[in-house]
Amino acid sequence: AQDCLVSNITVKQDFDRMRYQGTWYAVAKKDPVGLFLLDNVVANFKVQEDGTMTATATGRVIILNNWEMCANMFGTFEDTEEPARFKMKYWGAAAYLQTGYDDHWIIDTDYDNYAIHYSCRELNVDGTCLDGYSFIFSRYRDGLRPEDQRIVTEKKQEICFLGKYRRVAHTGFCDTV
Ligand code: AZE
Repeated sequence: AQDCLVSNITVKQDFDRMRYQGTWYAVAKKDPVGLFLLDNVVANFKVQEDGTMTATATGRVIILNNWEMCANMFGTFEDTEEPARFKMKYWGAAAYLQTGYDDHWIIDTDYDNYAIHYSCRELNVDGTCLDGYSFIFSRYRDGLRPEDQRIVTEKKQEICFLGKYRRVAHTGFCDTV
């Protein structure tokens, strides 16, 4: 959506949650307002026996008075009419972590290499996104293949987050999971 209206953002057609399962390494992220996962972000998606998609995620966070830790997070996904648009209910393994209820859209993925996630938390009155976040995921922790980078850049532009991403380092900080 070059007009940047959230309602015009398109998502992956015929999204296949079965093929989306397994481990995804965040290689880049666009932050929302407030506390967020800093780096070493790894998500693992699973489809339960009843068809519900769930996920676990870990990442380095700094909470309270500069307390650095790995946040172990859980998410359950509510379906909508469109297979790639979910509502995600999420919470932390520990009570002092964050809970929330966010949009969770899969903008694009080839299931085997890259995925582009998008979530807008708050709209401006004109329908553009006031506060949102996004992850670029790779199946490989060292990053995306050059051929996927082109697609990802195009999609970053379509969701109007181009230039707002930071690389997500994987230093092994949360590897004892
Ligand atoms: C996401 C995809 C997989 C499941 C989950 C995800 C999001 C997690 C957060 C966590 C924030 C934690 C904070 C703790 C202090 C999108 C990676 C749950 C947004 C800020």
